[in-house]
Amino acid sequence: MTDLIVCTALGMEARAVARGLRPRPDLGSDHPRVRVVRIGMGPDRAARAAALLPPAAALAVTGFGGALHDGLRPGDVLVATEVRSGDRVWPCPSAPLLAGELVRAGLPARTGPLVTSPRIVTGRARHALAREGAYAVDMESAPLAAAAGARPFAAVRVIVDTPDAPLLNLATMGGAVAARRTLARIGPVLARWAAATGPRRVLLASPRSFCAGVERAIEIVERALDRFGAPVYVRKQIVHNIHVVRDLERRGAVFVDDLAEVPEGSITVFSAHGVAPAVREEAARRGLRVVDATCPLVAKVHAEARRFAARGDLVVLIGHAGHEEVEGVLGEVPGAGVLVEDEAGVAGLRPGRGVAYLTQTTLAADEAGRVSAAIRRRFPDAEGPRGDDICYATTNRQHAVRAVAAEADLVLVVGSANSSNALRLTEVAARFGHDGAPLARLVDGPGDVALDWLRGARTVGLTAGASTPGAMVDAVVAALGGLGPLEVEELRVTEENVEFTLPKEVRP
Ligand code: 0CM
Ligand code: SF4
Repeated sequence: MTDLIVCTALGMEARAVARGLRPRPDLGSDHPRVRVVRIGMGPDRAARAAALLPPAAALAVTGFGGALHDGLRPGDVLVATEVRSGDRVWPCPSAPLLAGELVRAGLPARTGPLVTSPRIVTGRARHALAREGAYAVDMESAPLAAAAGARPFAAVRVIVDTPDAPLLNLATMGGAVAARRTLARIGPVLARWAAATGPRRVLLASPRSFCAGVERAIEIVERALDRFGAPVYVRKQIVHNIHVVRDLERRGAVFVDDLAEVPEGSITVFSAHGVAPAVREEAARRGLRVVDATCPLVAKVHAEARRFAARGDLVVLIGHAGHEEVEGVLGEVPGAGVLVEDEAGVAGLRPGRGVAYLTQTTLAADEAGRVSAAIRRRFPDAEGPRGDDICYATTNRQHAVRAVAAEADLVLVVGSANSSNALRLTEVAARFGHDGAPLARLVDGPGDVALDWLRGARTVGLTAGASTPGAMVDAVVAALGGLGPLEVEELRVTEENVEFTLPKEVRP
């Protein structure tokens, strides 16, 4: 059976796509069998051709299309999130995966609804379609989406005209050469998409996503916005996740790197990662009205650092240079603290006094354990934290991802690249995979998932950092569901029921 049939309306579109579909040596015997079929123009011809298509595992339609959305310009590529015709809608859940891959291939791709019209639409009719929320219009996708049934389906259009400058004659189309070149580059991406299709199992690690400290920090900003009104200034990212930050920005939060950017007297939230006393002093000097979203478990490490320094010890902090939590904790003990990132760093310590050690809250437990053991070997009297500084959420998410990695071909960790705990989940997953390391990747959302990772990955482990919204995990699952039948299972290693109280400034 053919793996993928790519349908186009016009011969020139079919030739352009076929030109880009020369065999890829790197895919070897995995190279999908792709056929390009010209189906003719308009929904009736497309429907007749669809009924005659040979069997294929996946179906795609591509070619030129007309923009409806203001943000689409000629040369852009629209990947349909759904295809509409009349009152029928065919969802295309794998659109974010395909669009992300097109962007990585250098094409200006975006996602949005596509409407199939029975005729060429211009003037008021076209503006009316735009008002219904569709991003682009074509004349063939709907019958093919219907013919695809439960099989993976994709519709990808290269924009050739806009409502204000509609194209009346394809033969005289400006930018035709560029549009055909774009189609040639879409071909191999569709082949990669087809190679990634097939049934698979998703193993959801549990616990994953938001911890109590992150929930509290986000709630503090939301409540500050409600109580004091926008703008509410936040020093640094409230938590290390781009979706959380963008969402709060939309609601009136203003994120700054430096307190100097905050107008005097303004409401200012300190992020979950904590601040050095010097930052608090600066805020007080400038008359800022501070609401502190430092996680109580980070605040505990600050308190331990102060206690150890007060009795004259050198405070060794195990952590990663440049991280805000590390800057905050070391800022508590000026002249009495030192950062150690690994075992080699322990060998370089010259304390000349008693030694105590602490850790960043979001380290990999196995790695941090090796560094603290090295400290104790070198300084047998060294005192560590009362409990464990690595917080419950970090620990639980690492246990869960280890369990998932043991069964997975690929582990996707959803989180932002500056999130320490999400990065550690990726490393832990890679270390604890079955038969050596499974492929473990950090992604901010479905658009970051490279299709080549999914080829042959029948069991995909999925988790998310403590600062990642659960909705981003749902988005990845939904996108994977567009590649074929999906069995979703949750592997829960423990329950979490931690809750923290809010600071008095925003308490109900
Ligand atoms: O410390 P990390 O970089 O993991 O922060 P995050 O914002 O991603 O996660 C929550 C926290 C804290 C402190
Ligand atoms: Fe607090 Fe841990 Fe969450 Fe960081 S990851 S905010 S330390 S609970």
